[in-house]
Amino acid sequence: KGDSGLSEINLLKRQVSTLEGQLRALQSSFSKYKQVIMFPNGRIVGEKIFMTSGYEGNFDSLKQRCSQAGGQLASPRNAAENAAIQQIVVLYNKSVFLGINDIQTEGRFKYLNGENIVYSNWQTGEPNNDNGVEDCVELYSSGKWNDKSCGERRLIVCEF
Ligand code: 289
Ligand code: CA
Repeated sequence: KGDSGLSEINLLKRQVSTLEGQLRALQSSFSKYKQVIMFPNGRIVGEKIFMTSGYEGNFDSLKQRCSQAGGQLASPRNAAENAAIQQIVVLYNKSVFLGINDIQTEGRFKYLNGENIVYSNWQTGEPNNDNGVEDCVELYSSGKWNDKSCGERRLIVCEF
């Protein structure tokens, strides 16, 4: 009885160590697949993934495409996220629209879920609501922000 208890423990130990090996193999192949999938249009910051498909359109169209794909328009909440989006802008040499606007109340910029923004990186002199028609936010290759008319066409970057 005592012996059979011991051999059962040894069997379980072997099974755990096999599973540990399989987990390590899965982790290493997962991290390789992530690298492949992120090349060259994606960036990972913490838990967030930023990705462009290269599509260009106005704000509503970009917003719809990101949401159809199960994500939302890139909405940087800190400098590291802003820098990741900037890298994509530099790669494509095209500005993007962020998931931020002041459509509801002039001068009060919010994320798409209605929350007031917690981070901003305005270019000096912005936002200026030029001609009274600039409710969306574009990110330049400098990483700085400008408020811009939502009807303009910009590169898509979604976050997932
Ligand atoms: O239509 C005006 C925009 O193209 C931009 O022109 C200048 O760069 C600045 O006045 C910006 O604020 C403005 O959004
Ligand atoms: Ca502006």
